[in-house]
Amino acid sequence: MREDRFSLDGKVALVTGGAYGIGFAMARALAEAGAKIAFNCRSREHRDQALEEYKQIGITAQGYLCDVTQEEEVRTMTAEIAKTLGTVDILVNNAGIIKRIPMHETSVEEFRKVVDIDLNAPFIMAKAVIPGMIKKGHGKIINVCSMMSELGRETVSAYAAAKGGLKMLTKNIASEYGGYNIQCNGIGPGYIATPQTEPLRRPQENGERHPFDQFIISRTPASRWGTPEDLAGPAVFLASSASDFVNGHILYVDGGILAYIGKQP
Ligand code: NAP
Ligand code: GCO
Ligand code: CA
Repeated sequence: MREDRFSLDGKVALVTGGAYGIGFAMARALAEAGAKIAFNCRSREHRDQALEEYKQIGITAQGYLCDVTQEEEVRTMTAEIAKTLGTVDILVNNAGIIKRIPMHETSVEEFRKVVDIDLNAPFIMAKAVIPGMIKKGHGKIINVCSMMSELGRETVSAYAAAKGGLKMLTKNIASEYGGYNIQCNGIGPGYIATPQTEPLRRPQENGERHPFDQFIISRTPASRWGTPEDLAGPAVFLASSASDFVNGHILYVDGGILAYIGKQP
């Protein structure tokens, strides 16, 4: 009987921004598949609350305070993880922010901040873990992309530029390190109900659904927002040996948005 292709037994997974939202759901799924979990975020409160929540679902996670844009902090964190859990086998570059501002009203600092966290930091994180993966003879890097890796929309220029760049960084890491048995793929969530998209789903004063909420429902064949749980299976697939010949691919988990022109009038 062939070993379970989707098992992560004995693997060390690091999920950036894994305190809540999509990161937490993916980390939970990787743990349920057998991985040992480390996650990081910037806020002590988020970290401590997340540790409690992981514990409540029976997961002994390691939580680190680390800003993924700071290379020194990243190096310290990955060295600590290597000492306590082992060399990172699976990196999920999930930490990310968005700012929704018309581009001509966006300051250079605001644009740079989004690109720093959403694009420069995945580079910093991948650079920190790849040497260990090369030594071990295997590795999985999963970059959390977006609909905005493929499509634009008003007010999210920095985010779209960063997530478009992250798609190509994913393909480049796949190209440069595939020979070391390191697979680098992207996960592209559609519109997912998390704190990041809460402003787009907040009901209006008159109790009616937010216009953007209605828009997304009309653009999604599944006629619903995604949940963080919808990312669980795809994350395990890309983190496991089931995807050892999948490399440089962006797996869109969007309920069909990218395939669909939108509900007919
Ligand atoms: P979220 O609810 O805003 O959570 C973001 C997480 O990242 C938090 O744990 C946050 O914690 C952490 N974080 C932010 N900046 C960080 C930094 N510089 N260093 C370390 N940690 C940092 O976001 P989400 O909706 O779960 O999204 C997660 C990822 O999926 C992001 O990359 C996002 O762009 C992407 N995505 C989201 C959707 C969606 O519809 N929700 C769709 C497609 C893609 P701290 O603030 O404590 O640091
Ligand atoms: C937005 C949303 C999107 C989602 C996601 C879609 O303001 O358009 O926040 O950017 O977060 O990236 O895949
Ligand atoms: Ca929480």
